[in-house]
Amino acid sequence: MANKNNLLLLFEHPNEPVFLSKGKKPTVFDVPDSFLTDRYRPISNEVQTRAGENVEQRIPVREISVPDLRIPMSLGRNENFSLFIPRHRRIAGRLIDIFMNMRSVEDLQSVAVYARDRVNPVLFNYALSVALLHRPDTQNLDLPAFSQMFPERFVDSQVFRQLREESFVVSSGSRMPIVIPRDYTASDLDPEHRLWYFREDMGINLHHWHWHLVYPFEAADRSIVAKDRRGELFYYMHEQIIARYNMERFSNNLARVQPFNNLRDPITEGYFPKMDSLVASRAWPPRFDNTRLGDLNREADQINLEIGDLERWRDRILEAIHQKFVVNETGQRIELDEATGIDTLGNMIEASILSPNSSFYGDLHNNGHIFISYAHDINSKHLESFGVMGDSSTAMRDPVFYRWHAYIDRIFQEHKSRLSAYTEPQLNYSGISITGIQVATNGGQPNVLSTFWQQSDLNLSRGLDFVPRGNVFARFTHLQHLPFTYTINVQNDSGAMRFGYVRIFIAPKNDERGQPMQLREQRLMMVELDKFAAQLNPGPNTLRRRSTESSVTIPFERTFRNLDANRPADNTPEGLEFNFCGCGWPQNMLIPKGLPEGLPCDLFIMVSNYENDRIDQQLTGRCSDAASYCGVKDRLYPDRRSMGYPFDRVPRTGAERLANFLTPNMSIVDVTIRHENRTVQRQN
Ligand code: CUO
Repeated sequence: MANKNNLLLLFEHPNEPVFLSKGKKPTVFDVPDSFLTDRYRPISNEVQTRAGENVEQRIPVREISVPDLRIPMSLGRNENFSLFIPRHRRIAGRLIDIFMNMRSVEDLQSVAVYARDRVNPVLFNYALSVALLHRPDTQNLDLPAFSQMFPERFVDSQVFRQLREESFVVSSGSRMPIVIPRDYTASDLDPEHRLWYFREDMGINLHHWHWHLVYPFEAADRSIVAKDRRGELFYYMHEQIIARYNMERFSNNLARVQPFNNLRDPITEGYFPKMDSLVASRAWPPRFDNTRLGDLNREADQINLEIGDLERWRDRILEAIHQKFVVNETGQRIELDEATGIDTLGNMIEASILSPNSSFYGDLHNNGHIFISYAHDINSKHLESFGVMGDSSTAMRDPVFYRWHAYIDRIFQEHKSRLSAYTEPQLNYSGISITGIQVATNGGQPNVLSTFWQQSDLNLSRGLDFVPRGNVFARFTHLQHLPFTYTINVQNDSGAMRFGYVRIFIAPKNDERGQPMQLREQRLMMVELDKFAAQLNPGPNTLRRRSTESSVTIPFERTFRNLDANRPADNTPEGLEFNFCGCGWPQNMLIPKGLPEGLPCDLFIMVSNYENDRIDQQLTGRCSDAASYCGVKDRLYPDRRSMGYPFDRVPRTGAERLANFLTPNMSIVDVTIRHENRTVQRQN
């Protein structure tokens, strides 16, 4: 019987031959000779004996007849793999299929060992990850953090030479962490560079990669894609990214991001990633300032598309929104109603295979990524691969990501702005009122939140190829805040015990000119901080909630989880606790940076009627603690309301300002976010 945990070892050292040692406790796979690649088969004895020296564990690999891998192998080992490219998607779909269809963990192990040295390493990682997340017999495995396997997608390429030197020269016990420069991708001449800590945050990029891993837009097995409200979640999670980004811009005296709404305009913002792709053994291509998109004709990638195609799809989508229905492939109308319209649009705009009519409405958002990521070499004249916008693990580093998604969000808002506003009776929860709100950090001033810089160490050893084994750490700088607690006073005059769904948002009070914002603008900057159910006894209630409990975040340790350390045994209560997906906004980025003098914000809390909002389902051990942005694995989205409620629609007449929007079950408080320019070391 094969141990499913051993499958995780196959993610390590992605560019090394599979028979080299892996794991904290040195382990080798005993690879059947017939599985070795041509280079090593004739010298199997020599290389496998050498690899087996000082090894503590050997894993037998059964020789089976391996399914046809010609399609997965048609992507070169040195090519850059991107899910945005349809050809790559089809290739990945085939490999996922192969992994999904293996009858046992043992057979899966055999085919994965066989495939590992033959298919593209990033493709291998993706396909095996999807299979492990969806196979019933491997579902509760925890995938290692992607940053540990492919660190070159997250840090400055200059760091790698130093990491190699440290690994090679210094013995494992006495190695020093290598410091990743704090901001290295541009100078202060570029105002956009002020946001480096957000765009290049490792946790944020990991979250985005993981989100798209859990919600792929295509798979041979439709059930992998057809998750509850996944189109709506595509809209909402990215809408929240834009809201958060704009709040960070206000924290750096920059105006809101300009949607990239004219595809013929030059892209003002250039981006030079300063990263190497170790798989492709090439630098990630940069984009110069003021680059324009161009019609794409890249034969090798089977991409032949015009900007005009994007424009046509966009116009058809907007027409559907204005007519309030889409037309499916058989010519039937599907209404874009209040309940499901946004989900249909999400699948159509992204586009996923759930799109009602992909030949007519096209593939707008994904192709935006493709056009932008190839803008530097539209016809493959220079034999260059795609830029960072072409991959979900790197796209958020580039300023243009936010311009493109701000535009995509504008299209969604075109639909949302056509729905009737929530009325006062709809918003109210009769008998329930909020009588007080306070947020406080430990020992700090009430209603003042505090951010600063922190340095943390990350073990990158398992992603480094061809270096001596043992831990080697990179030290990186990221934003952090003091943990805080909400204290909410709720009066229940209904005469009976009630349940409330507590919804907490934050938004800047003023616009970029320092003027108080209208709610129709401010609602687009409302950042969800938390959502939780609470029991309300008759009379006064005091609810306390810690910032670390947030329904949008996962703890720092989980974002960067190291599966060797602190891992509880399977099937223990702690083990169940540890069963989560890596999807979730990183806790260290829960609140924006703020300003040294303080960024004035409105903190908003609503208690809605949980009886109307609740979804009855079992959640234990289902990685549900970042449900607001990630949903719950294999379950329904745990809130019956539209995502972003009550700010997903334009406010009713008379509620021009947030203060006028409030019903008794809502309240606001002034909160200031102060940034201190100091750096602390994280205690391990
Ligand atoms: Cu997440 Cu465009 O969807 O990157």
